[in-house]
Amino acid sequence: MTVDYPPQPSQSALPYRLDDPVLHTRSTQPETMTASVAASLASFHAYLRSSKRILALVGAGLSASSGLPTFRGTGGLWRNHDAMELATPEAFSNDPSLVWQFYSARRAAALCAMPNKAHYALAELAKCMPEFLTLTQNVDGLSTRANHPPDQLLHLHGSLFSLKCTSFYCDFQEDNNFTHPLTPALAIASEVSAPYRHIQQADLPHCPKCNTGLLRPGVVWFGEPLPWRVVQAADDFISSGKVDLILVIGTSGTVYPAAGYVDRVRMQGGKVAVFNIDIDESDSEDELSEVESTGSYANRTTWTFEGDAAEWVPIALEPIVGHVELPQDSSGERSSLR
Ligand code: BJW
Ligand code: ZN
Repeated sequence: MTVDYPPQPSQSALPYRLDDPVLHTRSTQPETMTASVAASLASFHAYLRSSKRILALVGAGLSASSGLPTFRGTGGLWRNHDAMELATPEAFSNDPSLVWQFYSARRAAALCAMPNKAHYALAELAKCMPEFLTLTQNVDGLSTRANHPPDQLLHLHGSLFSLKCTSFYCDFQEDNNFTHPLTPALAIASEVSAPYRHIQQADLPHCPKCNTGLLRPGVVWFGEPLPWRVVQAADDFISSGKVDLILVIGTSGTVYPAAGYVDRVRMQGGKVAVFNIDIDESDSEDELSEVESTGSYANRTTWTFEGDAAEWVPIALEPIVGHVELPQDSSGERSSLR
């Protein structure tokens, strides 16, 4: 069976409950902004308006308010397994049944989730600004579904909807496969309440080209190289001129080489704006010491916006993209701006 793409959201089909406490996000509403947050936002807006080349590094927190769990912290458990431990080649070779069920559940959740306002705001920024590039660590496809221009979006860690043959002798690779479940046996992985059952290897997805190889998700696991063309395109963007600003959105910044792009921009003299529900002490200390030493919000090099990225990113980008609303229909394919 192929799921209509994009499908209508359906709470019952989700392997995670949308009202799970770990998915709730704190937010700072504009009307409750303190004077210092308002001053910080104003100085960010002034710098944004003057910026010509902008990079965004995004992570799981961008999709958190769309209902998709993050990797680290309390959200990063799937059936009592640490998501980070399932995202390895070793885990797949030891127990392909377990790892396929984890990815099958994530495919189902991503298909049922809808892009949020931050996905749409970034897509609009790309349309307004040819020299804006987004590096996403996310594999959920939500930026693409928010109509982010594909040539301004690099998927560092692959996609849940790509498949690759694991046979050494076979080069089969398929993108944009939205079939769910991929095999009848994997249907059970989408039912949260169903007890975990081992699936025989013969009932897992197999390669249509060589007919023997086991398929695997086309994502980048720990210890594997990032797609060469993607890394090349990111490097070309950074080396072809100074990046004025990097937006670091909903990522713990702990996984390399992705996290290294922030330092590369800083080393070029570019500035950094961090959007996170939980701002790292070192980032807020950088910001505070700059404000204290200069006595103003001008000439700073770091901004931090603490709260839900889905709320903060549209506010931060408003001077360029205008007011972002979610599309009226729930197709997840059109943004309406006024
Ligand atoms: C919100 C929010 C809301 C919540 N609003 N915010 C240098 C030093 C040390 C180690 C290394 C190094 N270079 C490479 C390594 C090894 C390794 C690595 O980095 N290890 C670290 C753990 C130290 N890197 C690799 O292995 C990479 N490959 C590589 O380097 O290859 C080299 C090579 C060359 C040649 C031949 C062979 C090899 C590959 C890394 C692949 C990472 N893969 C994963 C899984 C992808 C598939 C899948 O999705 O299942 O990618 S792991 C996981 O982490 C996933 C994510 O993309 C990635 C980053 O996580 P992210 O997005 O930051 O999520 P979280 O959960 O960590 O953070 C969420 C954040 O959001 C938090 O901060 C929250 O506060 C916030 N948040 N709600 C705003 N509403
Ligand atoms: Zn094959």
